[in-house]
Amino acid sequence: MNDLVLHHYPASPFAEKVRLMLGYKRLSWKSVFIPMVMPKPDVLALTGGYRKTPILQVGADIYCDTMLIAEVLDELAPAQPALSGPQPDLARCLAQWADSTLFWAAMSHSMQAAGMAQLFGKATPQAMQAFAEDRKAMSAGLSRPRPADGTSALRSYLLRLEQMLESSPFVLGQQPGVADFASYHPLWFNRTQTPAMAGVLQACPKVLAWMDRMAAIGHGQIERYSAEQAIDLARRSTPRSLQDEPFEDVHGIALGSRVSVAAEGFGPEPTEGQLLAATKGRYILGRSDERAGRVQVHFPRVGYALRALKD
Ligand SMILES: N[C@@H](CCC(=O)N[C@@H](CS)C(=O)NCC(=O)O)C(=O)O
Repeated sequence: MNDLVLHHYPASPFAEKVRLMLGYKRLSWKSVFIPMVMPKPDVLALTGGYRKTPILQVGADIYCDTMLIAEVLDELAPAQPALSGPQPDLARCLAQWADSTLFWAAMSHSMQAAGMAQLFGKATPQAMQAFAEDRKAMSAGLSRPRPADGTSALRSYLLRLEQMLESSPFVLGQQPGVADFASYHPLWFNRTQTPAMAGVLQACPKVLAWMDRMAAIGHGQIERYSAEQAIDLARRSTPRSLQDEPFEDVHGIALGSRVSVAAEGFGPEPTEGQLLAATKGRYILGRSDERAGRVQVHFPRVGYALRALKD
């Protein structure tokens, strides 16, 4: 298998989702640490605009969004699948709820003053200010619960998870799947990054025991890698062949068109490029970068807006 390179930072909950999937599959991977806030020139050399965390790089192919990364990991390493458990469609729907509704409730609850103080530890007031401004700009199109509403919702969601974990060790059965990885990461953030705000978990012993089982999965074999090495790898690699990807046109945008793809909601910075493929589940854009050379940037359809650009 080609080298897997994860671009991430330790405190990122969505990155923890992928780190655990890599661990579940017992994979070896290269770890590139990226900044928490803009500017991120090395990330943008690969993605062309998308700046969220994490991204997965396989040679000159760049995969954005953790649901797409879950698919790619299942394709590359089919043992211990994340996406094909007993109820795969229900698992995806639950994961989508967890990655959005549960995630924002947990963030609103966790990032109150005591949590922020722990998250930022000895960071300077300027660094905290830069973080607040960066996230405010990313959230322009998003409606987030206020802290007390986030706490109220989180308590209800935890009780629902507690019920789901009543009769099985994982959310949908005997093995962890994408519903577990997605439900876990916002709670991981609460418990490990903002422990002052983690009292809310105490009402749910089954959730706590499940979190211990999830944490025990680990992260696989990690090797540190620099951003320069990753960009060099992209430049030396040939993007994967797309010949077998069937075209599904929903937008009336022909293959070969200049397009942009942007996340709906949080972090809408677009990637621009040439539409190389639009399959049932993905868009693949081709772009050339001064440093990374010819790369292909992959996005899922769900959660992303495709637009034609005028030449
Ligand atoms: N839908 C995206 C969400 C990713 C996301 O929102 N990640 C957060 C970090 S956990 C982020 O990008 N924050 C801003 C940043 O890292 O620049 C996914 O599944 O990958």
